[in-house]
Formats: sequence, structure tokens, C-alpha cells
Amino acid sequence: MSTSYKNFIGRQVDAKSGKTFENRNPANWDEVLSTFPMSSKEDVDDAVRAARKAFEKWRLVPAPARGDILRRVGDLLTARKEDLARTMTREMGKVLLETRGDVQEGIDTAYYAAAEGRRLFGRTVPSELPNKFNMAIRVPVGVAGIITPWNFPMAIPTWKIFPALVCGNTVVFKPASDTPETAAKLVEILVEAGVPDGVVNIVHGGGSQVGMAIVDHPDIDLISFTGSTGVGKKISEVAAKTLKRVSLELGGKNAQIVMDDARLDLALDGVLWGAFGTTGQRCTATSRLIVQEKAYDKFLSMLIDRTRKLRLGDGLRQETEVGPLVNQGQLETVDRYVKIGTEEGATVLTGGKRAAGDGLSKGWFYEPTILGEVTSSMRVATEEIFGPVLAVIRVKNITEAIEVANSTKYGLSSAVYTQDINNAYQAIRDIRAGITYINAPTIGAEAHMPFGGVKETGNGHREGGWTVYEFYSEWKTVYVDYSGKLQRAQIDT
Ligand code: UN1
Repeated sequence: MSTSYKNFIGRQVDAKSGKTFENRNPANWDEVLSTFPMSSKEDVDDAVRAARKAFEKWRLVPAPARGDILRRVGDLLTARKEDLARTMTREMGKVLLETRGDVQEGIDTAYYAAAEGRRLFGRTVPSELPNKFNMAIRVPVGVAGIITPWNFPMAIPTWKIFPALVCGNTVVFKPASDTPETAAKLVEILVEAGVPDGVVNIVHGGGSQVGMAIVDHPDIDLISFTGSTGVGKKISEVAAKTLKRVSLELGGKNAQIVMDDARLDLALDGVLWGAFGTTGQRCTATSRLIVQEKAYDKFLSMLIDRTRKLRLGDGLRQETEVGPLVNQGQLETVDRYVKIGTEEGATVLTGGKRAAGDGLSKGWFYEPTILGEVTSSMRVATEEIFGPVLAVIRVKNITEAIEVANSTKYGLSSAVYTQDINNAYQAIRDIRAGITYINAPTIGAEAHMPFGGVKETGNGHREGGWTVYEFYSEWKTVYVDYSGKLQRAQIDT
């Protein structure tokens, strides 16, 4: 029996259309887990109205009190970690170890947000005039439209919604239609922890109906979106019509560089985790491996050997290392790219096809794939695939390695394995990416550090850490003149 969920707009409500959609298990597509309202613009209008009304009260709740609610959210997430992780594995496929990590990222973000409620620092600055006090304080922006992807169904919504709330904004939230259940459970927790009605509203449905209605809505003040670069550009255009502030976290084509002097065992663990963790479906996934020429043959044979041993299966099973892709569309995209790669001259060193075997026939399983003989201009080396496909490129030295790493339109994460501090610092300086890891894989961002990328990975904002609090608040500059007379700046000084 599948559970039927509703939207939450101050209360549980169905979509006005009365229509619903199914949430299925990618490891066993026959299994319908739950159904959700298929919403449209009318439902978004209701949610925005509720959020706008609630904003007038929520903005007046002291930030430390808003933070206290987030602390309770952290406690509830902790208490329900296992249930949430299982829900997530069932609806999007990644293994339990990782979905537990995904919930943990939400917990970390909650406690960080709780503490931030007691900080939200402003500044005081001396005035140029006597008996005058200058300060800049932080005020909420208004109603936040939050649109999230399916690959981190808990972490990504939390790292947008929690800072939005602590800063005093109210929220209209549209989760990915591949992972609505984790999102619904998150909203239940927020409400249970004491977030007042109307402060967080969830509207389920598709991107073109619900997502775009949020982006286009004149009464939404800001948009935070994580997803593809194509959709991000469209959001930018539509949001520009109402001059909304927009934070975009988009595609990646992240490279791990392995130098001849690297500890190859470490680099091997790193690339396996970076490329095939979450079945390669992370913005931060390692999708290119750049290896210096002397280490190349040895490292590749170690890598192929370990890759072949990865155990595919249902992520709920203890022994599974790699789960399915999220849906049929992703599987087809991955398969298409492998064909494009071979047509371009790359060689399939392992994988390259839909996985067969016990327990795999009903899910979207694809063999972890390594493409060799890739050159930096091939489509498989420049376009985001979002699946378990690793393109390997051979280089002569660190300078060429960095050049290759930089030769895509994206710039999210990067990793360099080397024992030579000179290589490391050259990479830190010259790799054009929002994140560079030294001797660690391209995945594994921590909740309290800025997260985001350059070039077509984003539009200059950073999520995570202290930086995201800037995005969710406006600076208000305040001058208090206690001189008892007219003082003219720039004139009476
Ligand atoms: C993403 O893939 O969109 O660093 C986010 C990581 C995770 C977050 C990934 N903590 O891989």
C-alpha cells in the first residue's frame, strides 16, 4: 500500500487539479512508494499568499528564537535519521551509508543554523560627523522560492531552507518530483518543531508547472535553485523580469588529478568514491580523471580492477556499494554518452552497458564505466553526464593537468593527489573551481564551509557556511543622529 501525501500550505491540501503522480523505487520500478499532488500555478499562488502573510509575523520573531526551532529540527532529524535514510534510499536509490550521510548533512546544517540565530552579525562603523551613530544590520528579504534536485533530497533542501528561516524569510518549497517523500517528511519535522503555519509551504509537482510558476511569481523575492545549467539559465531569464535575487548551483565536470608522485592507493580510494559514489549523480562527482604519464598504466589497471569488483544492487542491502540511477531518463542519458564517447574515439575499459544479474532487472542499474584514451575536447570530457562514467585523460605535468582540468565550461569541484607541495599550491592557485581538495576526492563538502562554483556552475553565490546567510538577508544601513541639529554629510565635515 502506498501512502498518499498532500501539499502543505498552512495545512494539508490536495492540488487544485485533483491530479496526482506516483513516486517509484528506482531499484525496483514496479514498486510504487507513494503518491503526491500534481500541482500547478494556482497552488503556487495559494502558497505564496500564505508565505507572504506569515512573513509579517515571522520576520518579528527574534532570530535566536528562530534558531531555537532549528535546533529542535536538528534533534528530530537525529531521532529519525534511520527512517529518513531508508525513505531516501527507496525513492532515489543511493546506498544507505550515503543516505545516512545526506541526513547527517541536514543535521549539521540545522545546528549550524541554530547557532547562527545568535550571530547574524551586523557592523558598526564610525560616522564622519560628531554625535552620529552608523550601523548596518541584516534584515530578511521576504518570500523565498526554493527548488531542489533529487540527488541530495535532504541536504540540499536543508542548506537552503534553514538559513532562509533563520534570516526571517518565509518559504515556498518545490522538491524534485523524483524525491517528494523525503521532502514531505522534512516539512513535517519543521512543523512539528514549531515553525508556524504559512512559514514553510511545500508544493509538489513538475518543474515547468510548479517550479516556473514560483520563479515567475511577482510576490516571491528570491530564488534558490540547484539543478542543471540549462534550467538555471532559464530561471535567470524569467526571474530577471521581476528583478528577483537568484542563487544558482548548477552543473559540474569535476576532475581528479593524479600526479606521478601521488600515493596511488589513496588516489584510488578517492576516485572510486568520487566517481561511483551516489552512482556518479552528484554535482561534485568525479567525472574526469587526469593522470600523469608515468603513473597512468599502473593506476589505470588498479582502478579497472577495483571498479569491476564494485557491488551493484538495492541500496537498502548492506553489501551494496553502488545503487541504481534515479530513473529511466538518466539511464538513457548515460548510455547515450557512452556511445558518443566511443564514436569520438574513447575506449570502454570496463562497464559501458546496463547491468544485468540477480536483483538488477527491475531497476535502472548501469555498470560503473571507465572510458580510456579520452582527450580534453571530447564531449565525454566536457559535458556533464551525471552517472557512473569516468573519462580518463593522460597528461605530462602539473601545468598541463591544470589546463585540462580547466577546459570545461564548469567549475565546481576539483581534486589533486600529490605528495609535492609545489604541485598542490600551483593547483590551489590555478584551478578555476569553487572547491579544490588536496589528497581527498571531489565529493565531501562540509556543511559549514562555502559551497559553489565558478563559470557556468553558478552565478557567484555560495551556499553552506556563513556565506549563505548573506544571500538570505538584505543589508539595511542605519544612521542615528543624536546631535540635535541638521548635520550635512560631505558638507559639514
Ligand atoms: C551535490 O552534488 O549537489 O560534497 C551536492 C558533496 C556533498 C554535496 C553534494 N556534500 O558531495
